[in-house]
Amino acid sequence: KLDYPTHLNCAVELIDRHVSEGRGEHVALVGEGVEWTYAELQKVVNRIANILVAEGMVPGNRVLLRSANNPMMAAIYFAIIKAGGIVVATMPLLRAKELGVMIDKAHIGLAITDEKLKDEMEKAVAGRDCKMLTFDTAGHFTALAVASDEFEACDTAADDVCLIGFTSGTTGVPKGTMHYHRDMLAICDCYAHHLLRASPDDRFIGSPPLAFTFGLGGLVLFPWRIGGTSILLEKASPDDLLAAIKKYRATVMFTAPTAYRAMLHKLAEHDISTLRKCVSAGEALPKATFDAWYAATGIKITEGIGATEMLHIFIGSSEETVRPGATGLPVPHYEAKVIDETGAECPPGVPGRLAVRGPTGCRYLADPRQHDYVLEGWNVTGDTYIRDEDGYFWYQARSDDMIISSGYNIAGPEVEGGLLTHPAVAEAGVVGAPDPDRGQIVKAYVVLKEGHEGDAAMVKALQDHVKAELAPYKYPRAVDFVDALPRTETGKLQRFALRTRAAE
Ligand code: 3SK
Repeated sequence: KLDYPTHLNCAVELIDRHVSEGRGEHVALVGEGVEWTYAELQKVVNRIANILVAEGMVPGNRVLLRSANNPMMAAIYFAIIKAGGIVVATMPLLRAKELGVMIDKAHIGLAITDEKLKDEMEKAVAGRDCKMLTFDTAGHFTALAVASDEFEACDTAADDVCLIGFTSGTTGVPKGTMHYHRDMLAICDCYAHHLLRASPDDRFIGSPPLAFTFGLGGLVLFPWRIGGTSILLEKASPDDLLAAIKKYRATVMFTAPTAYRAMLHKLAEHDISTLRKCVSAGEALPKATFDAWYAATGIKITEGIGATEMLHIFIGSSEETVRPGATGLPVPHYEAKVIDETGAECPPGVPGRLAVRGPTGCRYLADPRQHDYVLEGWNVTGDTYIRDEDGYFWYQARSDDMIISSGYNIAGPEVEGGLLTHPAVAEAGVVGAPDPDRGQIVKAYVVLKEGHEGDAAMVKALQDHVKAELAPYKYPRAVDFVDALPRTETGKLQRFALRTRAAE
């Protein structure tokens, strides 16, 4: 049973507790030129919290935070929370217009940005009642050195909101999802405790931005809950990540399937022997990628599906329970089911929409869509899944990514998985293209590995390959070769962009 006191401040649980319980000298946070123990981190957080209060921040204020992953960003994040504020973290690449939507929607009065990213923020706050502060990664906050390193944490309730995560909003108006202090601990005590099972000696590394809750949990909350070490990289391309694993002796990695595939081609140039656990999320992990990574490293990537709404992973696996190609089983304390259009549960083997409920999730910020996505406490996702007889959940497609061709239901990601097992294919995106006879046909956009030619012979080879791998009606009748696929900042394939292209 998850049992939290009625009053708690998660910054105290994640940072101060280690100091008060004698683990203050253990390294908490590492980044370019920075290595802070828990005791040092606590002092930096306290200094920043004092500055925020001096700047007029009061408990309950919502504070926009804009930065790439780095130790200062993490310290500011938890200073806001320690002082009773609510963090609204934004992806570094967002433009002024998108920032403005968040400022208005979340009633932001204070925005803090890394100096390097201040231009767009200046444009966003212009004309709005929103104060802007800047920090620089190396020199820290102005006034940091003179602020007191003592700060008494705000006495927040366990179910006070401390984070508003905006969904990436690639297809529509972003939704703000609200998370409590206890939620920040609950994801550690559910997924990380039961399935990840890391230890205080583990050093966590990865690519997802902290503004994406996959990154927040995997790179900061999970290590800090157990007194482990968080490694934050400003730049986390596959090359950066591989080099940083060696440099910082990382042991646990969180990243997306695309990055695993890209790293596979470069493993020979790097020593990643410290690595012992790899987690993949953000989109489904094809079996081909799991197999290739296992063959190359001996590590079984454990997959999970999460959602900004639920804060983190709610279906996943451990190395013992992993079934390549399946997302896994509901994380302890969560329930998941597959439902049809009437809301009734589908029998095993029948595809339907995935619904989930558990200790986190389901609270949108002032959004009428609450009634569309949350039904009787169940968060109804936009993902189509099949649950098998053993209770494992198998991803099919985003509900709007199902292709219906001549009456057949075809999941785009399954065809992508089939294409990816061809030795010439680096990346694949599969969508439905309108067709007068079949309604839709399966259309593949393919990025080839270096040295391969995108000609008619290759189209035929890929079609034959998919026919041999999957039921033949699923083969891509149209294949386009492209240099790159459209992806969101979090690495998710933007199938809607491919669908638009396919319809032109
Ligand atoms: O699966 C995801 O996309 C996700 C989203 C938010 C938080 C965590 C995860 C894994």
